[in-house]
Amino acid sequence: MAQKRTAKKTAQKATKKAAAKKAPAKKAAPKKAANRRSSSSDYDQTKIQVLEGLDAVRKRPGMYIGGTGPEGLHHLVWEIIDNAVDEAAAGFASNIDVTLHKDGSIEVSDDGRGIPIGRKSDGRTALEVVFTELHAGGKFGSGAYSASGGLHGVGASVVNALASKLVAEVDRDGATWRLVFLEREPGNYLNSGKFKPTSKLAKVKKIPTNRTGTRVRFWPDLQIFDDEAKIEYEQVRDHVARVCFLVPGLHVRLSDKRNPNQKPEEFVAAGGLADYVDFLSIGETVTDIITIQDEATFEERVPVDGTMTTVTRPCGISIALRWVKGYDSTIVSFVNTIPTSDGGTHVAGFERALSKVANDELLADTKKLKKLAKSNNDRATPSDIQEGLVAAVKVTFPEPQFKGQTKQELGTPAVQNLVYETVKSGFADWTAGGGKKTQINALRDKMAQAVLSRVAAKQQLELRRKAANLSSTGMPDKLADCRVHGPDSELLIVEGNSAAGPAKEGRNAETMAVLPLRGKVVNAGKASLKQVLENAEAQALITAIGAGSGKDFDVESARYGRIIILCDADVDGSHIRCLLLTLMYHHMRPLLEHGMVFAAQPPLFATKIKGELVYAYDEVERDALADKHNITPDKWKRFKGLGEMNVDELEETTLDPQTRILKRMTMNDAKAATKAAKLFDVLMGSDVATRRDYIITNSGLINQELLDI
Ligand code: 1YM
Repeated sequence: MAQKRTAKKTAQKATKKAAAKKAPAKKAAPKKAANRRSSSSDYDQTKIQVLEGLDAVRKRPGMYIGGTGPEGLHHLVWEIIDNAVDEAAAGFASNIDVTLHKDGSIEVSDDGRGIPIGRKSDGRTALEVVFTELHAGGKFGSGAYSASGGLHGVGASVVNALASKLVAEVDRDGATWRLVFLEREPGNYLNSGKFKPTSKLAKVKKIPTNRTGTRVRFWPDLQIFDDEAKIEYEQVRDHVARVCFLVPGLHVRLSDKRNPNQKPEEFVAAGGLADYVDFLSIGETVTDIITIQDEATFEERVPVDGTMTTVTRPCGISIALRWVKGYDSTIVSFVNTIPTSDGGTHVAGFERALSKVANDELLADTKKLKKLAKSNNDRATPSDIQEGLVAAVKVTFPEPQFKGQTKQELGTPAVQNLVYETVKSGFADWTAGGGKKTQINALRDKMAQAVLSRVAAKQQLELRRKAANLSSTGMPDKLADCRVHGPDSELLIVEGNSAAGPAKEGRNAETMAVLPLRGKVVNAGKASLKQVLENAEAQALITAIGAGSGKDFDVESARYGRIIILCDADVDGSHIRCLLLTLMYHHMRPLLEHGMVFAAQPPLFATKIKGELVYAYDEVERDALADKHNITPDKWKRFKGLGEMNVDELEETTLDPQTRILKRMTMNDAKAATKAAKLFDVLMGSDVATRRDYIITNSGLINQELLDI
């Protein structure tokens, strides 16, 4: 409540100056029903409900206008302009004036029928209801207006809700009628300058009976909008220009009184959507502008007085399109006069029809695509077809349904097929000879070229990916990545495919990634950099870690906080571990320096003691347990490798942070591993002569511990 009072006070301060010319604004008079025809408590109740409705808008402006920044402020202007445009689209108005006043107010007028001023049984006029009741438009929207316009004045009450003052004037029935809304409350200024709350319109002056129209001036509530929010002339200009394209023949005059250097501008577009497409076309053109128009009907189930009823809707379809030489595609779309920047069913129907005709008519049997046809690769995708397309799609029908967060996407389902059929036959006519032969051929060539380029680019990309064994994400194919990266995530490098399956299954996929090793890891201690980078396993590891290699290695950008080597507890496992450590020592050393590398210690034996699974990590541990608990040798299970463990066993012994045993690998471990890798090479390599020499000269030196890194 307190908040409301402050809002009122400041807003009055802000508007005082503005109102001074006509009638100085004074403190709002207490709300009285004295001047109304009815003063029943029912009436007061209605009034309270009405103002509460507007308060809902003030509490959550974002829900109605998207926010309280510049975008929201402009939204108010669009609401009023669009009401005038709706009247023009319905064929009743042909001139609209928009004035940005020095005092921050915005004035819009049109020469339409004028908002109805007749009084309802409760004493209120349609004019009052339009500005005070949310969604009031629909109630009046029967007849001509509903067939043409968008939201039929629905937004007018939102504007009033967020304005400190709004003055609405209607020229109708030989007079100018005025109703002022001060802090949302309807009334009029007395000659004394005092504001008097009332539903009665003030008769301002007599005018010729044939003069009609509506004038709305409002002062955005400075309590609601951000300080930096300001109406931008250019934005209003763009909006007005676009509106003109939508309503051919409409004249809009725009004046910015805030800027003495800005002369009033006038906008008129005779050709409607075709003019708009021309305006949007940049660069050399491939085709002339193709226009497609149709009137159709569709059926829709809607609730009428609480019961679902089938209604038949008339629907106008108006489309203009052309292709230019560039690659960008611009499709603007509208429902009535409302821009649908997120497209919707009308745009979907349009795109589907273009694809159908382009593939089935224009590109069918194109020589250029013959080769691709063999591999079934010759169909043009929507993006091939839309390369260089400039199009405006507009549908006109009553009560459109919008969807999406910002309600800028048409949802009415039946519209898709209507547009599809219309565009299909319109565009097919053009390709079949309705268009100029040279242009049809040029368009066919352009689309075929787009298909060829796309297929070639894709093939090249696939080749490159194959060479690097990378998936479409740029990560190695075989990497089962985790969802969250960073210091708490880990990369498990798993020896062999048999262990990779259970490891993937048993891991916490949120933070644990699994990289199975399939081929041989290069010995980075003796290989050239080129050989290392060409080695598939080294490449996969470097790519998965994502921090580069060598001098350029940046530990900060490592995708995981821990690198865990998971190898069998045998000589082969030991060898692989040595090679991995050698690779890291030579090419990703900061991982070791930062203590980010670990070796998992998988157990060698398992048994059950009093029904509980117990593991032994080497023979010594096994024998000690056997002695202590009297376990006979046949009761022990020996794991030959990680691949022999089931998911639960692997989870408990090597994956679960609570139960597994990890050994942090130090720089010394890595240095020793490098030496051991060399030793392995000699002992296991194919060069028999070297191995023999080595064994003869070093037989006493071979250190089992060194091999067991
Ligand atoms: C500067 C803003 O709002 N013009 C405007 C609005 C209306 C009409 C004419 C109108 C509509 C209808 C009949 C009808 C509106 N009327 C209503 C409602 N300009 C501006 N011009 N006669 C006049 O819808 O049948 C809402 S908007 F609901 F009162 F009919």
